[in-house]
Amino acid sequence: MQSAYISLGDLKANRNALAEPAASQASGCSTSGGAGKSSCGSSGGPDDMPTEIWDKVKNHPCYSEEAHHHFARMHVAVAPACNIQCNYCNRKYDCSNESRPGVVSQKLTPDQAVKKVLAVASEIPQMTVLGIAGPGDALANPKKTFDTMRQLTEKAPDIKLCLSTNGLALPEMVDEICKHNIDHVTITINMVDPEIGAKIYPWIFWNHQRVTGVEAARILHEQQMKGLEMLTARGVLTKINSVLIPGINDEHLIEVNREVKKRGAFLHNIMPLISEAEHGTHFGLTGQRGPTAQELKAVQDACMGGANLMRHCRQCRADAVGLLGEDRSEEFTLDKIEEMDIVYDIDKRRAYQEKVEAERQAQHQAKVDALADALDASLIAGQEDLKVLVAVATEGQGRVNQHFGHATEFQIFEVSRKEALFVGHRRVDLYCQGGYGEDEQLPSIVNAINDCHAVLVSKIGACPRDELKAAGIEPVEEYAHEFIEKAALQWFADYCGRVASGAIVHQPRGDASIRQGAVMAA
Ligand code: CLF
Ligand code: SF4
Repeated sequence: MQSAYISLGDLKANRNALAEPAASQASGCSTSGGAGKSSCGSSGGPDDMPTEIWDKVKNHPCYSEEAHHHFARMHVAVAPACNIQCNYCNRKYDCSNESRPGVVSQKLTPDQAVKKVLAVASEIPQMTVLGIAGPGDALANPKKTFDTMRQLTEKAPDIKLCLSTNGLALPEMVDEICKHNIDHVTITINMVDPEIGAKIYPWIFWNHQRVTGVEAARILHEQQMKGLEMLTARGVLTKINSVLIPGINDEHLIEVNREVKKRGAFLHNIMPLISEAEHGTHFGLTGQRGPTAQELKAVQDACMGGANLMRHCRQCRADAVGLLGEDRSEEFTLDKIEEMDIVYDIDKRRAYQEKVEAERQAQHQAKVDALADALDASLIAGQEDLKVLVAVATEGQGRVNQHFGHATEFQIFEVSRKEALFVGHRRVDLYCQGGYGEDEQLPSIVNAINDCHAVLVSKIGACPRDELKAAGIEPVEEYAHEFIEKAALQWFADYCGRVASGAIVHQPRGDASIRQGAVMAA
């Protein structure tokens, strides 16, 4: 079978074939010089891809890093059954590869799910995507999944439809997926070598019987590859989720990245294993650890130049509602929906989305302007190759607009003279509770962003400020309410200036830990 790779880089290269050679092929996920245009994975913009692809991703918070600052998704938990067993999953919990562990509060029928979607859409005009991501496997519950999708196509035609699957039943469902206008499909692919697969999947349910060991992994692998190729051939945008399991598939994920790229995957999302003994999973009970922040980043970085990477995944619940990283599902329980006045106002939704587009353009221009300063400053400081991480407290809109004490996660940007690149996020326990700072939370917050040189916030109290400084992390309030990339680049220029003047000496930072489990509500 001929490979049909359609990465953002290739799409751009094809469109611009007469204008310029595909420079981004060699450098992979890089910024094209001082212009500040990234042709990289989910951080691509309208200049990096054909209009029809941009239209599909521009308001999908998972497929576009930029979009995730502005647009929300919701999941409806209509798919409880699963046809395989993963060693990182316990059926009592959400699907661990797509959801943060924690029981789904309410499983829904398709009719309930549709009602919930319309209720959320009427309250949250920025909710643009409906996904079915468990708590089992969307395609192991085809009737419920497609019944929900069919109703939504009729009743909420402006909402993008998305689903997530382990891929076992995918090839047989591709026609149905296309029939329901499901434009975005995620396949969880953790291996392309069945020997490795046997360490992740104890069994699959196939042709009415349980198959185990390497044979199970071989069947799963073949179905996943076939399904991916079929979706690519039909023009469905595919994202591959891989769970990074240290010592089992960490280095192997580079090969997975290569193989899915060959078969046309649009994005590759490498996520840390969530493995806590109290979740009751095989890996949790046998002490299999998840990766550290730098281990995760190292594998992601090693995949650059391959299939484009998504790095802003929040491993959300199967009933999540809201921006990635926030959960408003409690506002939309079935009893609360019953009392709501549901008005599906498509014009209001369009108006909001137009406003966001204007904001996105302003954000992009601010980044381009700030890049020039960062470039000059790094050259003057003799720090052309310097790259540092900064943590950012934000509650959306792409701005530094959150108080340190209110953050339940920090977004992490890698800043250099070339770019401010989103590379991940770190969950933390809320510092400010009931109006007071909880000082015992500080060490864990410092651990979570310990590899960062600075943390950009809208405000910070004296106590955490001093502790961060003592840990070598610079608290920065100067860029409150600025666009994030502009703020990060301006801070970087200032940092280089201080290095150049001898006011400070640049020191490398250490590793950081990935916080497991649920965040506390703000
Ligand atoms: Fe949901 Fe997944 Fe669609 Fe997004 S989530 S089905 S693609 S709408 Fe997104 Fe959540 Fe990560 Fe999934 S952040 S777990 S990648
Ligand atoms: Fe659990 Fe999802 Fe794996 Fe099924 S595919 S066992 S629901 S993690």
